[in-house]
Amino acid sequence: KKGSVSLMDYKFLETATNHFRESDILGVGGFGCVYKARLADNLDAAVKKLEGGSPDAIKEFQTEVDLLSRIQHPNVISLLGCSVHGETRLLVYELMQNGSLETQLHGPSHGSALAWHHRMKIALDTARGLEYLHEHCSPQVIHRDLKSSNILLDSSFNAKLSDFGLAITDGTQNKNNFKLSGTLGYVAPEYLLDGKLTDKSDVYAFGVVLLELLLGRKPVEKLAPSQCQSIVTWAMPQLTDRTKLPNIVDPVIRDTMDLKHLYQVRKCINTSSVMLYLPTI
Ligand code: ACK
Repeated sequence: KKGSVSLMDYKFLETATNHFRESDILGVGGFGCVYKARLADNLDAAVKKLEGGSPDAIKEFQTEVDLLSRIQHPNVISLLGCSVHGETRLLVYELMQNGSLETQLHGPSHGSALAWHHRMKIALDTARGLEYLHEHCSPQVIHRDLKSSNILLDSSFNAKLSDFGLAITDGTQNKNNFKLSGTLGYVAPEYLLDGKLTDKSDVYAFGVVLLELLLGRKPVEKLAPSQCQSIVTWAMPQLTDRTKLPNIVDPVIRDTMDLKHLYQVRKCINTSSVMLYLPTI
């Protein structure tokens, strides 16, 4: 129940596990599997399950709980409960019958089926959710990973923001422990290249979502390996001056860069180069 979310709610785990079957799978996210559940009071819910998990995944779980247990808005997903039992972590959300915007637009049932009035409303709902995070939450919340797969749709296609694991609530990110987070194609250029994170980073991602709604397809396609290779080859000479490496590479890594870290640098270059593909739409 809202307001009584506890990280160590063992009792809830017993109740929750009794009410979903592993066969009732809704989908698989980066975090773990999501199952359909029926709670004791005939309330349908979605249960996200994290088994074990890296320190980063556990931190994301904690951020999600901390944040969602204290914010509430019609365009933000409701967290009904959570639990930690040994290595098993559960997050229980309201059920969003129409899944994610990504699946609606790009899934097997084809995006063209999503009516224009629904697309308009989804854009508006997303903007309202963002406005709430940016203007009405104190401290301000920056989502940091807004994308179509994190916009969920209920039975009437009302949209709600989800997945707050990467959200930031202290305004700015500490440059000393800067770690680029987000999703390729949605990351704002100034954040990608300079580590400058503001609420406008979410607004940039929102712009990409608007393009998706308009085009009915992903505005940034994955590059073929040969394209990536030529971009890396093109960009490598710029890397001979290590001080010119973008801030997205941790300063310690920048000064002691070896082959092990080259992969990280390449990943960054590929990412920033992919951004250049956006205006070609
Ligand atoms: O696109 P989908 O059908 O919607 O597949 C993904 C999958 O789980 C992994 O994230 C679905 N999902 C996530 N949260 C919920 C929810 N609260 N209600 C319904 N489906 C959800 C998402």
